[in-house]
Amino acid sequence: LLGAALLLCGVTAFPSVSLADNPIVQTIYTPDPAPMVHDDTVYLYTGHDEDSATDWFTMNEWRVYSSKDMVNWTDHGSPLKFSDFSWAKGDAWAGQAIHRNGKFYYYVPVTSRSLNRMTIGVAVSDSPTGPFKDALGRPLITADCGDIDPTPFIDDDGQAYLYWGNPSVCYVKLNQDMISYQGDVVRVPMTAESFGQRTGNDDGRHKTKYEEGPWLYKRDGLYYLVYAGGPISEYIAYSTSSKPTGPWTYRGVIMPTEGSSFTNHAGVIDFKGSSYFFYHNGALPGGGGYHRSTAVERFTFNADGTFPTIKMTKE
Ligand code: FUB
Repeated sequence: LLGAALLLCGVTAFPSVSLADNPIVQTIYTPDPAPMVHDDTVYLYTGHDEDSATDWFTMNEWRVYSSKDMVNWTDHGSPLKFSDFSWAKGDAWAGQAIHRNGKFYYYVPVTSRSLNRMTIGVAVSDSPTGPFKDALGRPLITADCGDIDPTPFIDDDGQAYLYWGNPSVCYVKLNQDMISYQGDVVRVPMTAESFGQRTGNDDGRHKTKYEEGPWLYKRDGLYYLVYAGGPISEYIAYSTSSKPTGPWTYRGVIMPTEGSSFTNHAGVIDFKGSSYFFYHNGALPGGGGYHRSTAVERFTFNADGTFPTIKMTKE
């Protein structure tokens, strides 16, 4: 489908130039893709699965890659580690970065040492490839909403939002400074109309198909909330709204469950006239639930603005 890329090694001055297949990165395991378009370049932020095969999400740092053509990718190394947050004790889970006013803001979940649960921090850099530094010296979000998987979004009117959460979806309106927010944390009503009726074995915590990993995206005036659905093994589903704050209407599955990773995590961008769907799977040799890799598919929206079904490919 797409001449996605093989990334050979950590190179900044001499970009890797191999045409290749999914997964994009074939040197380490890179879950939780979060692409960002800036200055005719795609910056791809990922996690780093460092487990031995039987561990549980040993993740200590984030990684960043870039491409100007979605074929050749450059490895910029690690722009941020959980240990860069003095108050965090681990768990560099799924983050996402965004640009505003000449700076880059990277929202990431990490476990707070004092609260002993996941919280969301924000780090800032003058460069999309980092290094990023803790902007606050404390978490930005401690809402106990299942504070993982933040997705920042700036609307055309300049208002910024941060969505996140598992098992619920929560959001705040970010201030212009991007490191504080106004008002209360809003807990989105988890209704079947908004997120689909959950079927099959359930853990009792999730009321709808929504599991985790929200990605807020706008196209032709329509807001899309793309997310991992359950019960696990995860698939990618989405809901839409005429407003960035909902109410949301469930629209169906984009990417069905497939392969050896029990999680999936999506990111959607438009770049140089095409739309791209990033996700992760266990397709790299040795891959699986704790050895996940980022892959990407180029796709075209249906004429009515709905997503097509997108299958995982190896190219
Ligand atoms: O990578 C750790 C967790 O697994 C992420 O936060 C979730 O989205 C799932 O991908």
